[in-house]
Amino acid sequence: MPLRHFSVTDSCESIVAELRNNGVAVIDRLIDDAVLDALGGEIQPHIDAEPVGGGAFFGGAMKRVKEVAARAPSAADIFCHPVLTTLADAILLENCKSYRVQILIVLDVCHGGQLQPLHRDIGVYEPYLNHEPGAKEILLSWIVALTDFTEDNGATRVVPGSQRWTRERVATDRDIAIAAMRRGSALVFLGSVLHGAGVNTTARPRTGVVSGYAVGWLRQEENQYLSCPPDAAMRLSKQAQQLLGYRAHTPILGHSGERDHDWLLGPPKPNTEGEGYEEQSLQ
Ligand SMILES: O=C(O)CCC(=O)C(=O)O
Ligand SMILES: [Fe+2]
Repeated sequence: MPLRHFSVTDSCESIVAELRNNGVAVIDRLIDDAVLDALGGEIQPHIDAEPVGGGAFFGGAMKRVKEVAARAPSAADIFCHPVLTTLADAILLENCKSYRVQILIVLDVCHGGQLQPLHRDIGVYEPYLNHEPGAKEILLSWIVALTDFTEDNGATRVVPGSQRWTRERVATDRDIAIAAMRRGSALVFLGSVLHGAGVNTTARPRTGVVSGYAVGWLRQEENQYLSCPPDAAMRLSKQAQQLLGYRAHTPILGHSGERDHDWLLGPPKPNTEGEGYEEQSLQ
């Protein structure tokens, strides 16, 4: 089953249509070399310091670097990228007022190891939130390749259309597509789509930024207030701060003190007491 590849000159509408239809799309060469080089320089020492491991869910031969927004400020150029946020606007804003970065890690698939089990990223909310096939999406996941992704080096395996499957249905080899893509490309998929990392049989690691956005009323998978605390977040743009979570979802969901609910690290905005409550049915 082939995956549809788009170029940066294709319209976001056509990519959104593919996401709604097949649940997954690849955007070739989305991220500039300058950003990839800067991010590589910031993150490589952390990759080098990380042990290979990861347990059964991660196939046993992965390095996972966390706290990426604080350690590698260039990552903000990716999670603020206008194409990624335009796709998230289309997919998620019908189910929330704003969305946040769900998780931001760099994942190195190293030689050896096993297939990562196929999974849905929305699985982190089960059994407390059961997302039925066809329900409005709560997550839009993406993986940006920092090295080329090939079938041999552990490119992500993904199951187009699986957002509509019943939870019991098991993918066969014929259902699975390999997200082979060049460095700088982005694999974008609905949080309800089955996927997992492949096995790396080559000598060199396969490196990717694994991330996504979640509707702003859900708890983030990675606690960005600790992974990228205010001191580190202050070095990033206002948009990056808001996407990391320094923004309340509505004036009341996630508010703090006298802070501006829309930009929690911005200048204080007093006299907003009670704002927003009248719009919510809290009885
Ligand atoms: O890196 C990959 O190819 C997939 C990783 C993944 O799906 C995850 O960690 O949730
Ligand atoms: Fe995943």
